[in-house]
Amino acid sequence: MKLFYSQGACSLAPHILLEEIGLPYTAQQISFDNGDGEKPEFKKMSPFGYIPILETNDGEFLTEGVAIQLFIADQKSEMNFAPRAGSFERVKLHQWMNLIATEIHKGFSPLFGPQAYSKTPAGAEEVKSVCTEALGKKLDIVDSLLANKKYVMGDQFTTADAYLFTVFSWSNYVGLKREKWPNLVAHAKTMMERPAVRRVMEAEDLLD
Ligand SMILES: N[C@@H](CCC(=O)N[C@@H](CS)C(=O)NCC(=O)O)C(=O)O
Repeated sequence: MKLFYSQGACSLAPHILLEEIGLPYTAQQISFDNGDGEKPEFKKMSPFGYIPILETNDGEFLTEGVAIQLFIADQKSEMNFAPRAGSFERVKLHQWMNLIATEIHKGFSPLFGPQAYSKTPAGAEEVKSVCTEALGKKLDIVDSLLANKKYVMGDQFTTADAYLFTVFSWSNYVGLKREKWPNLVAHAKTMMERPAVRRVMEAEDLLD
């Protein structure tokens, strides 16, 4: 398998999962700053111009982080990074993955690039402030849902942990006060204790 990723972006989650399952893979970095994302060969793989992209061993190209993460987990189903398809627990995992994708992941977008949501600099400032408050309220709820849990689904590490860890790591870059969410901070610490997570953080040059 081959992962196309960008440093510290949402592709960190499938990168962690590839490292966790231990099957052979390669990872190619895409730099949006130097125009990689505009190249026709990139748009052919990912029409919306996003990473992550996963090239499967059958030469198929997958986009959308949630789909890619679940696909990777299913390559080594005995590790239980995603419950068995058809089980109620699997649906609970989908519930979490969808929540992280739509409420938290995309909740960060206006904080990184508020100018995309307003025609004026003053409007962009307002967007940033309103969306920071809105995201904070959602993080309050996620934090409460993590109380007394090691991982999102309980004692078992799943795709939702790789994804939640990834998006919460962005709080470091947009000025959110992480200490407001002690359970999320504890979850991130637990994640950093996993050797595969540290290896990927090092590979993406994300360690201090
Ligand atoms: N719907 C996509 C969104 C992926 C996405 O937002 N990727 C961002 C990085 S986290 C990206 O590629 N942005 C392109 C850019 O920065 O130009 C998914 O869930 O995989």
